[in-house]
Amino acid sequence: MLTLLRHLSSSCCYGGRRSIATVISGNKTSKLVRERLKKEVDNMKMSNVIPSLLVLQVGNREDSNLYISSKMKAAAEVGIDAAHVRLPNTVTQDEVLRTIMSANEDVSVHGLIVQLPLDSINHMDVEMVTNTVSPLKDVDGLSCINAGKLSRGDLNNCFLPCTPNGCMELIRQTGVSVAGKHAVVIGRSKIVGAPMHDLLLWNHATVTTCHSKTHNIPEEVGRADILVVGAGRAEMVRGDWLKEGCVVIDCGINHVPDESKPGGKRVVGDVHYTSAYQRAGFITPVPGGVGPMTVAMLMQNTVLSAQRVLANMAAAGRSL
Ligand code: NAP
Ligand code: LUD
Repeated sequence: MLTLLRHLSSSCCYGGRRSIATVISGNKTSKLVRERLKKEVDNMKMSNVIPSLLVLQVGNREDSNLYISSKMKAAAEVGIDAAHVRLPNTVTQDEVLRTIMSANEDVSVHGLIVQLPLDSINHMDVEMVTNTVSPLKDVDGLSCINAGKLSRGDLNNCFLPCTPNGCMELIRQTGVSVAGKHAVVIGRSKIVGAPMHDLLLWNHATVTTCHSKTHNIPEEVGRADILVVGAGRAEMVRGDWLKEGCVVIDCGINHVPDESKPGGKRVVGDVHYTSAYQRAGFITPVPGGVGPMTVAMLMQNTVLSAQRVLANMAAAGRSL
C-alpha cells in the first residue's frame, strides 16, 4: 500500500500537494557504470592493453585516504591496473612536479591524477601542479587545456571532470531532459561548480551560477528545474526554497557532530534532505549519491584514455 501511495505521490499531485521525491542512487548507478566498463576492459585485453591509472597523493589526509581507497577498489573491480603513490608532506613542489613529469613520460600510464587538496608543509602552487599533468592523461579533467575545451563546448575532445560528469549521469537517470531547462548551480570551484555550469550549458540548459556573493540565493534556487549544489555548507539549501518537482543533485560532503554515531559525527550534504525530499521530484542522497559517481567517472575516463591510445596505435599501424 505504502509503495502504491509513494508511486502515486511521486508521479502526480496527491491530496492537493506534491510530496516525496524519487531518490536517485549513486551507489546503483555507479555499479552499472563499473559493470559496463569491466566488459570494455575485458575486450581491450584481447589487444593486449590494460588501462592503467596513477593516483598521486601528497601527505596523508584522512578524507583523501578514504576517497583514494574507493578509487583503488573500483579500479580493481573494473580491471584497471591502478597504483597509489603517496609522497610525504615534507615533499617539495619540485619533487611533486618531477613525479608528475615522469608519469607523463611513462607510456604504460594512461591516467594520472593528483588528489586534492595537497597536504604539505611546503608551499605548493596547485594550478602549476594540476597543469603539469599531461592533458592527454588528465583523467580528472582539471588541467586548463581540458577545462578550456569544456568551457567552449568541445566536449568530445577532452576529459570531463569526474564529479560534474557523474552529476550529469545522475540527471540522465531521472529521464528529465536538460535541453531548454533552467538549471541553477551553487558554487563555482574548478572541480565542481564551474565545470558543472559548462556541462549543463553545453547540454543546452539555461544556467545560473550562484556563489558566496550572490544576492538572494533562495529566489535563484526557486527558479531551478535542475539544481546542483557544491558549496560545502552543511544543509544550506532548504526544502521550501525549491520549485516543486525539480531535480536536486547534492555534491556536498560535510561532517557534522552526531553523538549517536560511533565516531561522534555523520556525513550530510549541502541540501537539507528531509525537507527537500518533500518537495523535489528527484533527489540524490548523501552518502550514496554523487560521491560514488565521482569514482565511477574516473574509471570511465581512464578506460577512455586507454582506448584513445589504442586507437592511435591502430591508426599508426595502418599508416605504416
Ligand atoms: P570550494 O572550492 O570550497 O568551493 C565552494 C564554492 O561554493 C565556492 O564557489 C563558494 O563561493 C561557494 N559558496 C560557499 N559558501 C556559499 C554560500 N553560503 N552561498 C553560496 N555559495 C557559496 O568547494 P568544492 O571543492 O567545490 O566542494 C564543494 C562541496 O562539494 C564540498 O562539500 C566538497 O566536500 C564536496 N565535493 C564532493 C565531491 C563528490 O564527489 N561528492 C567532489 C568534490 C567536492 P566563492 O567562489 O564566492 O568563494
Ligand atoms: N581531488 C577529488 N579531491 C576531493 N563518497 C574526490 C570524493 C569519493 N584531484 C581530485 O575524489 O575527484 C577528485 N580529484 N575528489 N572526492 C572529493 C574530491 C579530489 C568524494 C566522495 C567520494 C570521492 C565518495 O565515494 C562516498 C559517498 O558519498 O557515498 C562516501 C562519503 C563518506 O565520507 O562517507
